[in-house]
Amino acid sequence: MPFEQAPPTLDNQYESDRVLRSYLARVFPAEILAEIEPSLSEMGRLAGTELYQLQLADRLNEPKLTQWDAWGNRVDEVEVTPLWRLAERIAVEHGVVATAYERKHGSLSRVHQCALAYLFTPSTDIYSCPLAMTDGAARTLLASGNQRLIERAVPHLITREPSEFWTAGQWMTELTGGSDVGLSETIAKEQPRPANSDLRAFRLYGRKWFTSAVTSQIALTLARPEGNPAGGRGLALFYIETRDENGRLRQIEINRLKDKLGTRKVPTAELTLAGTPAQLVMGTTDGVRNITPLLNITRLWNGISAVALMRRGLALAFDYAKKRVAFGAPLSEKALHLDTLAGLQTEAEAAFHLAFYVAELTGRSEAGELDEHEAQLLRVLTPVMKLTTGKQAVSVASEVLESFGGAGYVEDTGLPVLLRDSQVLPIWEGTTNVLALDMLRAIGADRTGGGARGVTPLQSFVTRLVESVHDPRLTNLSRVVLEALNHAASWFEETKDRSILEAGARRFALTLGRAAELALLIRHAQWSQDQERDGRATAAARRFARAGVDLIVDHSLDDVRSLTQP
Ligand code: MFK
Repeated sequence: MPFEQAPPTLDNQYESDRVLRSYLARVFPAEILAEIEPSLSEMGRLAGTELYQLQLADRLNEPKLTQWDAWGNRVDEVEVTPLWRLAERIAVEHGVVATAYERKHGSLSRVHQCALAYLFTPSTDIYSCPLAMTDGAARTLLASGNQRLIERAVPHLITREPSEFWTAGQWMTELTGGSDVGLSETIAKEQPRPANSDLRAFRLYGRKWFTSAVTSQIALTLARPEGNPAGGRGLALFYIETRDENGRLRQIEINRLKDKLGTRKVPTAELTLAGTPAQLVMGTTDGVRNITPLLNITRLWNGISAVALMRRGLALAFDYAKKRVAFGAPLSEKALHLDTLAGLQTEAEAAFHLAFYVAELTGRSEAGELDEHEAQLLRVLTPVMKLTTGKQAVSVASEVLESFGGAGYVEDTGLPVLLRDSQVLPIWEGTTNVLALDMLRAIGADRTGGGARGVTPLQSFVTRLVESVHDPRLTNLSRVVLEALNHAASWFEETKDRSILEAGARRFALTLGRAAELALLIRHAQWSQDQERDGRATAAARRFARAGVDLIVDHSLDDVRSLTQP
């Protein structure tokens, strides 16, 4: 018999996910879990079977832009891939956005929705991108109090009826202002108010440099009303309906689709707004502040996607390890291979608990259940979670590819895309450094906030979390968390020089992120021991604690400067 290598395969991605199922069993009352489990199991089945097979078959398809028709008319049509078309229908029918807004189970509906998104994401070629923006737009419009726009758009964004569904774009990035959105140059020109309308009408002129999922029916975008000052405060938040009643783009030209490293199925475009009709969402200023509900929702999706992609890579790697024989035995019997995978599982498991904890807090915030301290905790943990899990996803994906040897580097295995798609996670929705600075803003690094600022809310939260732990192996690990946070708190309090604070902000933020991950893992490990007689979360917590939590170290600014000179 000639040698045949069996490829990795997937089973029902819900049924076989120990971490997800154990977490849901802790967080949901048993009767609610029994009610939602069929939806999760069905999504897990789709993700492990049909959608995954389609994804492999659809590997080479990419979105296509047709700018001109045969008769010389500008059409700017974008055709998305077959899997994307199917993914939209599945997402809508399964309520991958809607579940969070139907609130059938109160604040826990946000967790249910994130669990659906987590299962859906790895088999649908980043269709989670338009879904994240759609979710964020619904949240932003609801927060705006603009009843006219809420009634007009939100029912479409959160429907379960595919023919009614709209996706939303988030058009922020410009050539001048990628991260520094306040530099945006798009101008909003007010138009004469139409007869018998009390609505102020604007037209937008400018160039949007990265607009994800350009096929959306609506977009939220930023533009500067004429006469407004520079900076983020001078921008206003606008609502656009991208097409007219004949399906033609409304004074929007698609200049080109971006040629990206990954997320290649996402039709990210460069646009010119050439007088696009737009409506104010809430006031003529403070656009950056007003769009932040959208940013915080897409950052949550980013974290959920990060843990979802880690889980996918590991599911494939575990399966392959049983099938691949080398040096006389399957890889799953090789100590070094297993040790490597165990390290990756540990990172993924820790990241999972932080991403889903932010989902819990987000759900409680939306249900109006957070007190001031918890609201502050959510504000700090959202960027911390996004930046920590984004970094973990890239490093886990890279190792997952390596665990396949050369096969991990070959495109038609469907593996390299895991690394390419993961690489976007620390970049879009705020890079690691921008989010580290956002975290500094959130904890009051300008020292003007007063109240429960600094690391205190996180310290109190973690202290409460680990109080319930009684296994001595876990109480020892709790000390690692508390020591890391104490160090972070004293570093923050003592570092008065803004340049030193900024230079260390990434290490500081990652320390908070890893400490929060370990604390959440410890809390879950104790529960899992007590309720499930399962020691695997404990093993993950022990390994994670040894992998490094406290990353804070000061480097001399002179060294930093000299090392970055050519
Ligand atoms: C599958 C995964 C899902 C992802 C799919 C999405 C695909 C979409 C792709 C994209 O569109 S990526 C583009 C995303 N762009 C960014 O994320 C921008 C990154 N830059 C930042 O986040 C900067 O921190 C920021 C633009 C917000 C800084 O701008 P400014 O003008 O310097 O803001 P400023 O003055 O610091 O803050 C303005 C107000 O907003 C302040 O409040 P006040 O007016 O009350 O003082 C801030 O406190 C508040 N603020 C800022 N960030 C906030 C926030 N509030 C709550 N949450 C936040 N995150």
